[in-house]
Amino acid sequence: MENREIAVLFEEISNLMKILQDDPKWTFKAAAYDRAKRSIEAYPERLEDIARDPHRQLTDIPGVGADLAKKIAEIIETGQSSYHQERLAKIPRSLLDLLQLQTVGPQKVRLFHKELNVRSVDDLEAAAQAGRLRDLPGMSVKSEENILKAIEVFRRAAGRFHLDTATEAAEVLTAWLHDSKAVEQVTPAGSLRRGCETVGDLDLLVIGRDHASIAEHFVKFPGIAAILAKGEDKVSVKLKNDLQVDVRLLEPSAYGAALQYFTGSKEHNVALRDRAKRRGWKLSEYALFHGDKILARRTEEEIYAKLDLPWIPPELRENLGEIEAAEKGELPKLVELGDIRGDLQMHTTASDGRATIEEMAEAAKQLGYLYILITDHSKAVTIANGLDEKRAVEHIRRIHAARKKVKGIEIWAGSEVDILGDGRLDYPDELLKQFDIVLVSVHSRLTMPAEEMTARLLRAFENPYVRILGHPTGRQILRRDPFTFDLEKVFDAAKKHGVILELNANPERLDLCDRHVRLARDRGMKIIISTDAHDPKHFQFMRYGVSTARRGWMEKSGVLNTLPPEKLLASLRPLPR
Ligand code: DGT
Ligand code: CA
Ligand code: CA
Ligand code: ZN
Repeated sequence: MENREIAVLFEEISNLMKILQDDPKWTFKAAAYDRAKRSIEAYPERLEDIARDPHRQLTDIPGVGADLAKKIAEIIETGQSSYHQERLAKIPRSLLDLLQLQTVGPQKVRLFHKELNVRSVDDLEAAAQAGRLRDLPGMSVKSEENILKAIEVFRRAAGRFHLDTATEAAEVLTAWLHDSKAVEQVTPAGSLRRGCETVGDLDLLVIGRDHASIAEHFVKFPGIAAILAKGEDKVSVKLKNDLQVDVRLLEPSAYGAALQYFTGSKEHNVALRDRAKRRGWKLSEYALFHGDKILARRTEEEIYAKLDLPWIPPELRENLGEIEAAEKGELPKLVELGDIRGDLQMHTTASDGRATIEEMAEAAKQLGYLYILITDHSKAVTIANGLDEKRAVEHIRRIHAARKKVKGIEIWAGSEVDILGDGRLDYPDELLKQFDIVLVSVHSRLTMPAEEMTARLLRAFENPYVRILGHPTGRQILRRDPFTFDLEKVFDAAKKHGVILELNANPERLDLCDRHVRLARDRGMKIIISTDAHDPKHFQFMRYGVSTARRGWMEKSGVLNTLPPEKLLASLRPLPR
């Protein structure tokens, strides 16, 4: 049992209490579950290990008292919580899907259920289309419209998973497969290997000696909810989180052909197959053939080479010009995770982060980074405990003190300053000039018309202290569409003013997305890849940012945080003198 699974159950209990309100102390109790949930998620050790250790207590975990400790013990013991089950039995399960909708929280769910007997997303959609939401307390024509939009996003998201969810599942399954002595090699293929922002299902390719025994071992994986198919060379299962996994058992001699085929994309494969056809050959998941004769199949390199092409990195395989570029010897030399020298967006306990400046710096040092930029929120973001002017000045002082204390890494004082609705910034210039680097972002009034949003961003760029634009489109993958603005105008203005666009590497954002990175690249613009870490472990998100940059054809020279510290500072917008 992973901490995250326990946290998910606690979150659901809290939501159920807020929807049902059947306990006189529900506000108090729900808040306790929320607090415990955050603490469990962030806890560095597995709760299961603590529960099994006779010398330790679950109540040592912050936010966990005797009652919650008992609930955790039950979850670890039985995989579920009777308290949770009892509450769940009181509503239709499909009602909880409403919580996936942007702008819909437990209070709204309760309202829709009580007033209109809404039992599912379909019910809610029908009610919104009939104009029956707008007259409920706290609702309006506009919020009714937003709910219809949110339902559209929800429908598109159905059955797809964030890149980190798929990556972590692939890692756990790979480790599990290697526990079988018969397994020699495991490689994730499909959209995961291409670094796509979402994954529909996981395609694992396995080489090993005894396929039957590998299949037997695989289906014993404890995270499996259902076995969908089990044949000689293919096993399909559904995991408990609903992610489907297709495992293909292969011979080493044909591994390259299978890897090439199952990596996709389909569009890339179709183009490559046409190329083979034009030579009178045939390309399949088994080999590149001339009649019955096998021309290549052991490695991908051999297959591409036979077709007079260099090996093409998986992230480029979308049939968006990569085959033509490969043919001309003009494939980009893509940026790599190992090229990254520092991280330029992160939060600490001063606003909504979970670690101190020093802890973040030490963790970054462990990764071999040369610099970090601390960017806590400005005052407008009250829900994230944004800093007012006075606290910001104190925070800058603390960052300077940390710089003296932690050696071997540059610690820069920054801020993620809110761009207010009219394009002004949340801090005055007097304060902005005291930061080493100012990053700005939009966090409010996301639904304004495109023209207003464009003007808002352009106005922000006019401020001479603005050097980086954080998560430029504000999208949240599978949850919220980007806000609308004139992308080309904003890119051009950023370029003109020397404002660098961030690629936010948080797997729920990946903002800029791959297409926008490519657009920026084609305009000769450079980017910065940042994790927006709220915890040292979020530094690991960098790899998702890098794979998105690679999908956008970015080279090392296009990513400024591959530079050593002095060169990076020299490449940013010059500060006013
Ligand atoms: P996903 O799972 O929706 O995130 O995307 P993929 O790309 O992983 O797609 P998936 O799992 O359906 O198939 C894996 C790869 O297998 C796909 O990228 C290319 C190859 N493939 C699957 N079906 C076909 C097909 O009908 N034609 C061709 N040429 N390739 C296919
Ligand atoms: Ca797939
Ligand atoms: Ca598949
Ligand atoms: Zn932000």
